[in-house]
Amino acid sequence: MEIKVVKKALAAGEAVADEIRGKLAENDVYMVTFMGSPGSGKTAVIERLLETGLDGFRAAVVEGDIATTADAERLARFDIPIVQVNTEPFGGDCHMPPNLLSSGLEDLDLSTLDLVIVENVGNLVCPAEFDIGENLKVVVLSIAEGEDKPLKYPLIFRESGLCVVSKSDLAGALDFDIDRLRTNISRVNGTIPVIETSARTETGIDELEGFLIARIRET
Ligand SMILES: Nc1nc2c(ncn2[C@@H]2O[C@H](COP(=O)(O)OP(=O)(O)OP(=O)(O)O)[C@@H](O)[C@H]2O)c(=O)[nH]1
Ligand SMILES: [Mg+2]
Repeated sequence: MEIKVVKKALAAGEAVADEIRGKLAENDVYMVTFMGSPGSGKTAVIERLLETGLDGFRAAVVEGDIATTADAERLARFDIPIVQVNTEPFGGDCHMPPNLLSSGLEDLDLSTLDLVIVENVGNLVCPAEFDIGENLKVVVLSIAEGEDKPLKYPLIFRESGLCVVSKSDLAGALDFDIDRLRTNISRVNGTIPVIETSARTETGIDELEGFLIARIRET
């Protein structure tokens, strides 16, 4: 039985993640990845975050999708570098592969940046399985997905350093039990901070900005 190829493929991914980490550190750039199900509100949260101005930190965004430049187009109104990475031409991965992210980062002048925001491919499983050299993984879970999701998809909640609960404006309509969600999150990760947000009402966006800025400053 020949399994060398699989080992090499994994090792190659880890080596690229290390290279990315090294380049970011050399340029004193912080990288945060937003992960979560398709439609959980990742792009909407990123839009609101960029609108805050991020306290003057110079940001760029790498948008990951299987196909289309739709999310990059939504961010085009911001006067910052935006790179779209599509996985479909390279096999259609359900996550941002380190080598594609590395290519995307080559289109950015890291020496002019403080922060790279990566929107990972919409998926509640695959993105959590890969180190892509980021400083912080954020899982975005919309309340429309249900209180049980941390228990059913625990890895992404274990791997993340922050959980953004999105679409809080819909809580009433969905009869959503936020305390039950918080209990379920803490059952799979007892230390993960949770921030409730709404891109509609802007609830929690300042708190999210403050959290990120504090992390960038202490790195
Ligand atoms: N009510 C409400 N709707 C929201 C909120 N945030 C996002 N939406 C809606 O949810 C849908 C999906 O939002 P996106 O920001 O595209 O979600 P996404 O996670 O980036 O989606 P993918 O990139 O396809 O994985 C859109 O129709 C948004 O308008 C919110 O805070 N409240
Ligand atoms: Mg998106």
